[in-house]
Amino acid sequence: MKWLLVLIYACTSYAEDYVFPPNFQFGVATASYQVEGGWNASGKGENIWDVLTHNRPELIYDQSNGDIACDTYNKAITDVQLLKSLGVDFYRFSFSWSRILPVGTSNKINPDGIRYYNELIDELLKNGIKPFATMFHWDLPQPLQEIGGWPNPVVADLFVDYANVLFEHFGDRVKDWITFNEPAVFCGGGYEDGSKAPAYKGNGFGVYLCAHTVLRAHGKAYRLYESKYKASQGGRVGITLDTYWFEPSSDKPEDIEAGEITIQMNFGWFAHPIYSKEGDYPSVMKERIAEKSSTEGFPRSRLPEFTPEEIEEIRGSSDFFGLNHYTTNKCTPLPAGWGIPPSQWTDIGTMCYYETNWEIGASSWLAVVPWGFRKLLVWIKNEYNNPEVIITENGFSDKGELNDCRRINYYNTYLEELLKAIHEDGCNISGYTAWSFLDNFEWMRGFTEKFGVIYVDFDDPDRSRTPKMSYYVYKNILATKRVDWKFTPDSFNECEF
Ligand code: PNW
Repeated sequence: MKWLLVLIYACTSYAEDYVFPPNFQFGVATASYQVEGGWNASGKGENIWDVLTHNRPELIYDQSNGDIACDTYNKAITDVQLLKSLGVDFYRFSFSWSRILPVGTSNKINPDGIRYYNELIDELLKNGIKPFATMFHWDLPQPLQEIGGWPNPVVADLFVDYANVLFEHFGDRVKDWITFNEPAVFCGGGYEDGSKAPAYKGNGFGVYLCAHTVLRAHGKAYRLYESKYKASQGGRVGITLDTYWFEPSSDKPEDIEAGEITIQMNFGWFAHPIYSKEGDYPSVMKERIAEKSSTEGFPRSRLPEFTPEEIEEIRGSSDFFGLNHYTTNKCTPLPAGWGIPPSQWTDIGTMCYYETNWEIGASSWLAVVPWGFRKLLVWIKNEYNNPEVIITENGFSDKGELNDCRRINYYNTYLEELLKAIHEDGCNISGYTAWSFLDNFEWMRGFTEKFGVIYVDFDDPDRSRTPKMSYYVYKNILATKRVDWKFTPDSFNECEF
């Protein structure tokens, strides 16, 4: 009888009843250029975001820049207390390459850069918080852009030199490494659509060269750690990839194919070379770009080829799958005559959009579609043999309100889908990171779209911090290991969901 009751209970339980597994790890994230400030402090060199925001302020929605941002360059120690009280297991931050190596190359190390990150890391560890470090979150040293940036293959070797400096100076204490954050976004934005520094508009060429260098750099950095540091330091190295879930716009075969092509050419582009059994780019991607290139009159495919050695070096070069996810689109084939070839968009050949009845955040691309998160997690499980996934970013933008009920709704619903993926679909997910710890410089959108669980007053020279309602709700989730829709922190008004 008792077991029958247990069975009935199990079958009727809701996602709200699921708890996070005992070893599940929680954190919050930031990135160097978005929060640090101290853009020219004590020996730091210039990076491509310093140069873009200073030389072309008209490209930034509010003409702002990250010169001071949240001033975490001066506030790292006090911010750790906010992390501690939140109860996170880890803090995901990124190293500023040009703060460590002012001109990008490892022949000149900036002692103040080493000091800054040593202090941050030591303070985190002293407070029981694991540093989870990203090596590259988009702020390429300007001198490396002047030799062509990521499309130049040599930059892979310079990245590995930089990674070596990081392992050498910080690897005794940092055990969790992410090489790159969202290569699809910074390659596409930097070298194809112009939406991220260095803001070049391309034509289906530089974007693939960028990605090729990044994948080679990632593979080499992973192998360097494996051969030189892993035995003594005992840490792990992975990469963070981002994707929307791409839902077919109908159950017609061409729409189903459009969804699949879109995810393969935006995400499989990086995931397949690293996480698939065979390695290399997805075959649909190689075939499509080769075919388009040929009809466009190119003597060879615009997608570069890996050597067999490179395929081997990159295949399996990750100890976990870092995933950034925010939203979902529906996809259908690109209507004939749309888009100007050659371009990445016409290579993919699909058109993706969000439904007009989906809730949208302050960022025009950010539709709230929690079920897409679960579908994506299941797709990754099936496509790459159920790898260990760590959600390295997920979050919602608004205008900065303290009673941020829409952000709380986003976290609660997305975390419920994540719980279903763990408990009902058997996905191997070991951690979750909220983007972001602080309101910060949101790239081309400046300070107009806020993702933080902590409000930052950018008019205050002291950049004062105020925890929002979502900070306390997230804290409660971390403490109780479950989503509780009824939880209302003291001194906040109840949300209407
Ligand atoms: C991520 N999109 O980027 C980045 O890793 C963060 O630095 C950033 O602040 C955060 O998400 C919020 O935008 C994205 O257009 C940039 O879909 C653009 C998109 C998605 C993620």
